[in-house]
Amino acid sequence: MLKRLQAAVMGSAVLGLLNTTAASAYLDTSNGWNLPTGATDIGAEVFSLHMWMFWICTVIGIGVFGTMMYSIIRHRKSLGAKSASFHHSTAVEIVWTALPFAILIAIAIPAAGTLIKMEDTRDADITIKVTGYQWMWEYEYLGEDVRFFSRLKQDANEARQLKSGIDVHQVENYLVDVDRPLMIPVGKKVRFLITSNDVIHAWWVSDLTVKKDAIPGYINEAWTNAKVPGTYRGVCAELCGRDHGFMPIVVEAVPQDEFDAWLAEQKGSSSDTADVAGTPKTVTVDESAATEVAAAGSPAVAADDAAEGAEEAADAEAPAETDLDALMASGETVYTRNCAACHQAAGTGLPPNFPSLVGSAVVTGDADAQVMQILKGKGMMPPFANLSDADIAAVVTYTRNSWGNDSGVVQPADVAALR
Ligand code: HEC
Ligand SMILES: [Cu+2]
Repeated sequence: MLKRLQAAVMGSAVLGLLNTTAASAYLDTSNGWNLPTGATDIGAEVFSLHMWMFWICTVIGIGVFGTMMYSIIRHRKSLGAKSASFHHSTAVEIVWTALPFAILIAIAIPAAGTLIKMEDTRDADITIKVTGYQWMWEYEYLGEDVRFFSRLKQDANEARQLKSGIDVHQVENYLVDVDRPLMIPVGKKVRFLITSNDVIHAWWVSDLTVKKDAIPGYINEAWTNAKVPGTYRGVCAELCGRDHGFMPIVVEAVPQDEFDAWLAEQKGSSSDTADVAGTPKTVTVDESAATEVAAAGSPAVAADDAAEGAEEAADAEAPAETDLDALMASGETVYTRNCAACHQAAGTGLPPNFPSLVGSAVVTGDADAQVMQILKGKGMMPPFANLSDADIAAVVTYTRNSWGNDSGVVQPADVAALR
């Protein structure tokens, strides 16, 4: 009987769910039944707290239900039990007050110790600002001039569209992979400043023991120290709108030298399409808020930022014109990533909901009006103000000069002027 029950459980979907595969959002550091410990010391501490409370609960459970069962069976009516009629027992009252109090203390002391460690973001090796957007993440390495968006990988994004005709089981790491993962050095204390640009999101990477709300106008702090190199996956943990399930998180923890090489490579290439020259960089309110926080913590960072600010000002004074070919090339990338889901690769849209851009009055009409529509959105089309000036100029130019359209070039400076 027991064997058959076991076999039934084994065969059921339960094990299928617990068996973490490559496509899972979580690292398999558990035995398949228990909480995973993740890849950090804090994760291991959280795990032992969890076990400590589990055993306390088990002992209480056995004690309470054991006494109850024993009493019910031993003193049942059919054995002629007569109820005792005492009331008030000082001894019992002292025990049932003191015992739970002692148990709570035994739980609170170790738990508070771990919580304090989790909140202590001092002496971090690097600081990364994480900004939530509907529906993607932006990562900025403070003081390094490196920032980029991280979005759901394009193949999964195409497959998830209604009636895409694509078998999602064929898509590798479906819905848990991104185009550009966040890179961190392994064995280093990484501080995160977490905020949002629109609604409340939450940055949750279970294996790195980080879960923090991303709230517009606030900056929350968290930190991690990944002990093992590897790929860590996470998700947004705050219902943030229609595409909440489509903004995964991927963190790559690599050795310090590999990280340094990667960071050096990224320097100065802060937009989606680094190949577009002469981008006047826009400094958003969010960014300066984070800079202030960083500056308060470290004078070195403040000096760096000031130097950067000067460089940016110099750049902005002489915005270079970008030629049609460069705009078209990067425009195609931006279009595929941001627009093709609704307007389709060939610009034909999905009428009646998503208009065709081929010969569209907006695309062949006033360029400023089109830029404004991309910046602000319209009806069911979301705003794209989070894209850089260069990316918007490129994608607008791309739509104006593809699929038979021939309506002239828009420069990054034109977009900057309209923001
Ligand atoms: C979520 C789907 C969606 C995405 C993604 C999207 N659009 Fe749209 N787009 C729409 C809808 C819906 C309209 C019609 C808006 C209206 O007129 O109410 C529209 C209208 C337009 C128009 C005007 C077309 C016309 O003739 O009215 C242009 C131009 C346009 N989109 C460009 C873009 C570009 C460029 C991108 C990428 C940066 C983009 N769209 C991304 C849904 C989308
Ligand atoms: Cu979200």
